[in-house]
Amino acid sequence: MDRKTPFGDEIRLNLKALVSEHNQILVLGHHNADPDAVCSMIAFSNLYQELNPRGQVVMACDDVSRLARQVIDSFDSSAKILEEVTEDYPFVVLIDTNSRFQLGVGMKDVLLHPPTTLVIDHHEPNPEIAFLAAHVIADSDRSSTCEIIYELYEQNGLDISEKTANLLLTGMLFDTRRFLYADKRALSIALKLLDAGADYERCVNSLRIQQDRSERIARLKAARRLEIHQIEEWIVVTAKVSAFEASACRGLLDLGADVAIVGGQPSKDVVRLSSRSTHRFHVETGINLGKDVMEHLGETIGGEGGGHPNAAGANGKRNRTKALEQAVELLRSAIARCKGTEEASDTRGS
Ligand SMILES: [Mn+2]
Repeated sequence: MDRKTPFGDEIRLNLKALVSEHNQILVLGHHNADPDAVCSMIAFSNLYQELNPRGQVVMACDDVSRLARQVIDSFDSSAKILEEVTEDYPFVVLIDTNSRFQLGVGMKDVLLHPPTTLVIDHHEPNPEIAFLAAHVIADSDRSSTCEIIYELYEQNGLDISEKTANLLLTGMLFDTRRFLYADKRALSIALKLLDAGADYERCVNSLRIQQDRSERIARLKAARRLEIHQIEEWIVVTAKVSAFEASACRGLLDLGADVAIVGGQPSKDVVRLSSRSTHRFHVETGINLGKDVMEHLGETIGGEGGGHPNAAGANGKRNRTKALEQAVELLRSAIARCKGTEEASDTRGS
């Protein structure tokens, strides 16, 4: 057999026997459920209903992401996903997650009995899975849970409806980043979903989020007002907008900047700084925008700053222009420092 299935071959083939014992099941996704999670949840619920027509299924998760909500509205607006579970269910299925923690705080009171819990997932194996579920269908070589659900349909000899095909293909598109991370198996499943009636263009479009008009205008204004600072090989840009400073930063990176720092001032006494850098900038310079830049600017603007290496910000009350200038100077000296260490180690090496 060329298919690698670390867990669950038996369960895949005996799924009907397993789920038919229970006339009521709860299908859970992880918190802030993404399109792969919700599409898998809905498709699995339909599969259960085919295997056990008398059965009742309830879907729930802590919350559904904005994008996943848009996908549901595109393909199955009648699907109900609860954000709270108040009763116990004789059988529980965890989808696109293998950890209790990932279910989120809203689901913390859901009772899980391993003998009546099934996990269907493609994340890295959880070593404590046995304490969670006695039934596991998992394969971390898969780029999405939707692929695993597709195979469950196939292995149980069930036809896929057009709606389910659209959902599964959309979940795959999302988790593979539009097939950037996909193997032969994933692509062949995608073809079979198209044969089953999935509409590729509709699936792709269901994942597009159109920014609000005001956000797009802020991004365009940031581009019109930007200052370019060429520091060694790096392109650092700064700009001012009234709002949407984080989105403006992302837009400026898309245009070609290595680092973008944008100062927002939504009202007279509020200053918000946002910054983003490319992955390459962080890897090659070691500069952390949170620690090396924003933490220092907090004081200048009368507030506080911090964040991640590639994405950081600061909130305060004043000195927006001064803070942007200071940000560039901080970057200039940090880049010089890293160049210095590079040269020192080059000399040592030779
Ligand atoms: Mn997933």
